[in-house]
Amino acid sequence: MKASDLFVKALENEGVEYIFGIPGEENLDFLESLRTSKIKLILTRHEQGAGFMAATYGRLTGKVGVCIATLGPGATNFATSAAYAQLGGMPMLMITGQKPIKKSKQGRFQIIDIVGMMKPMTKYAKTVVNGNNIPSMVREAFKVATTERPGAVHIELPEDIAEEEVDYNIYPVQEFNYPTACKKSVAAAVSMIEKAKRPLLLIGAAANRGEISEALTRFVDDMGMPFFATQMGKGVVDENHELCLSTAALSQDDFLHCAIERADLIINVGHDVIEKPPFFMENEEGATKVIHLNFFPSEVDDTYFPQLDVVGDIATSVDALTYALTPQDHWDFEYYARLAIEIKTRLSKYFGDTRFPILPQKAVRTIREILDADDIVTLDNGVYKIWFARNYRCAKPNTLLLDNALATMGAGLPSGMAAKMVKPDSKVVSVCGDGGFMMNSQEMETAVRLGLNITVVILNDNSYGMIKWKQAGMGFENYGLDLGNPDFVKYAEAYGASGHRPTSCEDFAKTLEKCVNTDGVHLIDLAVDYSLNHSILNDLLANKQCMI
Ligand SMILES: Cc1ncc(C[n+]2csc(CCOP(=O)(O)OP(=O)(O)O)c2C)c(N)n1
Ligand SMILES: [Mg+2]
Repeated sequence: MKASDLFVKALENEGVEYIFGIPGEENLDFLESLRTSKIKLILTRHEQGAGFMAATYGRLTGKVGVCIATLGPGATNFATSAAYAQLGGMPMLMITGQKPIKKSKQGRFQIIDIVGMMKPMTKYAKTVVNGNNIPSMVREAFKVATTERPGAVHIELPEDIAEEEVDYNIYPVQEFNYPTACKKSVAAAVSMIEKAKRPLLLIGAAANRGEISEALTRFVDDMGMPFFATQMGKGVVDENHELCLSTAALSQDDFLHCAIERADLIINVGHDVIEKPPFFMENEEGATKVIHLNFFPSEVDDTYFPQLDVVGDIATSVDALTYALTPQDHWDFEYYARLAIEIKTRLSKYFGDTRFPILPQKAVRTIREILDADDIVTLDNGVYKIWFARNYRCAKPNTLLLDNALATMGAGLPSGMAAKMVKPDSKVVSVCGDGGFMMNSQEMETAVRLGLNITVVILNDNSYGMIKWKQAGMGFENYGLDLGNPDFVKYAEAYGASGHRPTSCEDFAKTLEKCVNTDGVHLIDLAVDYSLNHSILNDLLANKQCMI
């Protein structure tokens, strides 16, 4: 059979449903093989959008999201999505074409060392040099992409290899189970936790992969232990739980850090250093200790050097702790309980504020009120991410998809589209800044063509607001960050989507309610007021007094 047919058969064998991307002439044999397969091609308007969609498919399903591009420019356009998947722990395979490798009359036209480019951004990057190797390469790439830490993998398929004759040879997919933590590390963790006076549970990104929610909820309930989450750990345990303190949206100085400062031990489940630190560890006598409980060992960093690693399948390790631990009379959670109420009061301060342009706190509140527990919000990257991390309480895992790893702009819309494809019964709202939205806004056409029901909310401040906020925080003059925007309502309409521009907070709530309950692609151009960012996130927090 033809090598490209074998490649597609190997992908079918792995259960691939979609391939996102833009084929080039070097992919045409592969495309022809795909035409008659069970796999659906999702044609996008930019390879970056395809990569973000594939990565998000991987993030939500735990299976490998697959995307395709041509050689050279198509493949280089995958660079940011490769980094996004790799840092974010999202299983993704990129397939790119290449000129013939045996004999070519094209000189160096369009030839870039793509495998070399991909190596530092992936877990695996290889060229197929013999079509008979395709099945084992695909099996290996899928295994590498999905096993902890999951990430990006890349296979380059040259034109002449794609068309060569090969033998049928497909490897069955084998279930993979993680080892469990050794008894010694579990016993050490039990001893540290039982001895601690004010232990605190932190839930990080890896806990949002796999079936960890149940085990962790049981741990929290049985121990009565207060918890907080990193931005990518939100929703693993219901954030409406009375023991939930909130999310670490900043690395220091937030109300939550009053609790972190009081803790003598933090049980860190699923966190690793790819996320902006939820707090900084201190290398001093008597400083808060940390237990790192994860699929993989901790990586030492200036902000993170745990005293104990409990390495193995997370749910199994958490269950082992729940079983072995006895809640201690000397555990003192009284301060945390008072702080949890205080944090709720502080964070809800502007929920009733109806000034317009809308405050980000109010926008978050409105979206939370309109969406149900299983609905999904995907964020692009801008200053509103901090407000969503702090104020948007998730009841279920992976219902607020934000990127606190690469923190790239441009992923909000494509990730929302992929989320809708994976979870068709959930309403999906993609929240973008006016800057980030325009980085992949061309995918509006893809969303309309695919008939996706999705609502995009653009928080419009006519600027790169996040950097403006940082600029002000550093005491610099306002310079170089103001934007001119298209008329977003007309822009949406030009794509065949519906466009809305609310004129009050009430109007926004009504418009959003209508959009999420009406089929089609909707865009809401929402004027946002960021004028309180500096006074709250810098001045107020820096000068806060922790309750005694
Ligand atoms: C691809 C990319 N380019 C640049 C940045 C740096 N950056 C982070 S946030 C930001 C501004 C975001 O502006 P916007 O999307 O309008 O959101 P806002 O903060 O204004 O709400 C920039 C330039 C980034 N994270 N990613
Ligand atoms: Mg902006």
